[in-house]
Amino acid sequence: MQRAAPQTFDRVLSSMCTEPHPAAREAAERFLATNPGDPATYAEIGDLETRAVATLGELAGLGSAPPNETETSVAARDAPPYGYVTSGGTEANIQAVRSARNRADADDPNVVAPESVHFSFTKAAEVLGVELRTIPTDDDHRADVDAVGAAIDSETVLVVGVAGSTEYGRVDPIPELADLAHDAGAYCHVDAAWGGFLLPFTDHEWHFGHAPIDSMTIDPHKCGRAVIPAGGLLFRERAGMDALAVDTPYLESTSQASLTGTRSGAGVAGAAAAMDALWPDGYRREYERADDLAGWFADELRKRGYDVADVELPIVVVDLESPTFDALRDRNWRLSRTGSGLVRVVVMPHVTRGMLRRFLAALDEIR
Ligand code: 0PR
Repeated sequence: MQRAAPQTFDRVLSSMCTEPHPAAREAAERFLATNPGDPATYAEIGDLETRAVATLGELAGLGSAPPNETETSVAARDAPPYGYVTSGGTEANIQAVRSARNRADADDPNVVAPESVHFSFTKAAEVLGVELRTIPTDDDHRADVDAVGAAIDSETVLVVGVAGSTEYGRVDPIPELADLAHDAGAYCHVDAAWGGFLLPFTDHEWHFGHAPIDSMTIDPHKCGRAVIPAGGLLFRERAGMDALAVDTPYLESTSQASLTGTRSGAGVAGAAAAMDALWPDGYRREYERADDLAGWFADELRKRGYDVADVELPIVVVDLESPTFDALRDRNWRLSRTGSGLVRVVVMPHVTRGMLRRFLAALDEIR
């Protein structure tokens, strides 16, 4: 059988995925046939998951794990962080909504979120029978705190903030959203699926240490350089995970909190290996590189007369005419557009200055 050509990243500009770290590739291969959904049988991968969750907790402001931490399985933990390695941000967001719905007392539950939330919340709302109220963002594409407040009522179970939005890379005012949620007796979830591995090196207030948030999505398979599939879900309290657990009568472990049953040991092992290799210094270096490169690229586009949004986290949003967009796609540049037709360049680890120079040369040629 002929083998398909492997994916190359040399013209991929709009993706939130990237080349995994070599240590993540290697670890993923070793654990391909293991199932973290059954940690009593696959104990080694269970330990790696505990380690991965502990590191995610450190990134997300839940404090560092004690050194003997790897000896306790995720299910048996009795210290934060509580959580697990999901199949991605979609599963983590669905589970955050499910946990809040199961914990809160509402007959007709709703979730309040800025319109910048990822479409996985639409899936969550449909699957869970919850109403999703999306609220227009402010002029800078951030959650409008007053408008969110006005949409919250006694049936609100969850208020969502985004820390690194999919389209503009914006960070919502998380402490204010958490206060609104708690004043109404609701939970607060932060979606840092993409931003979570960049934000520790910024001044933003986004994590468990900055605000009384209850849960977070933070994905190793995006800026964490793990292999796909590896998302992350974290809770401040054990009750968050407990609300997801179902009994597993014929397994040695007595309950399971994940949405999927059999899960990818490769994803879990890759996440643990990537974070071991890169947290914190490797991630800090990559954040500084990407931040610098995004600023340079935005300036180059502005010099050419294009309208470019302010860059906050390394996503550059530029207004290109449709024929230009089509001509770039024809030349194999992998680009995508926002809901309002703007082009997004996500400066992921595989995006280099050389690559962006070639892109600008192509743009100059097309004009
Ligand atoms: N939350 C945020 C803030 C996201 O940006 C995304 C994905 C998710 C949740 C969902 O994560 P999973 O895709 O892991 O379930 N954002 C990207 C997007 O929709 C996903 C993506 C990734 C799309 C790579 C294309 C691609 O090549 O743009």
